[in-house]
Amino acid sequence: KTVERTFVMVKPDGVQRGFVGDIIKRFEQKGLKIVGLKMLQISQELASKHYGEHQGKPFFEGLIKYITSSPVVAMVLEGKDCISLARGMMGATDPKKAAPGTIRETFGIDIGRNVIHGSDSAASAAREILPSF
Ligand code: YYY
Ligand code: MG
Repeated sequence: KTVERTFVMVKPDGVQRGFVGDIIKRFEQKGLKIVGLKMLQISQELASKHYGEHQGKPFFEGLIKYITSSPVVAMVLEGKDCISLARGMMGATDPKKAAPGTIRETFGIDIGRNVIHGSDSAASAAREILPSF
């Protein structure tokens, strides 16, 4: 096991629906260290960069519109194997298919409103962690 950092973001629906505290609490309870935390409005430019791998896919435009629609709460978490650990805690991309008890299953509505983002690999984490962290 190696100590890693991962980029996690409570998306606009999660912020608006009041789940920031519950979500942060889960990571704290799991023993992950919060090394950075802030609320910000994602710009079109940052959104396109963050989701660059999905450019051209049918859901891309809606995804950008959604992620830039109101503030998100972004954080950097640190801990042993925290990239896969945090992804596991989030559950599958589609809340309807996410395992019981996961964040997306508990709070998510559908694939286009799935409450949270988390880096999927060390390379993604390195790319996604905002310079301001
Ligand atoms: O990493 P993760 O967020 O679990 O899923 P990705 O496949 O990277 O897709 C990013 C984001 O795009 C997803 O969280 C919701 C949205 N999305 C969608 O709206 N419709 C799809 N068919 C696939 C993904
Ligand atoms: Mg992804």
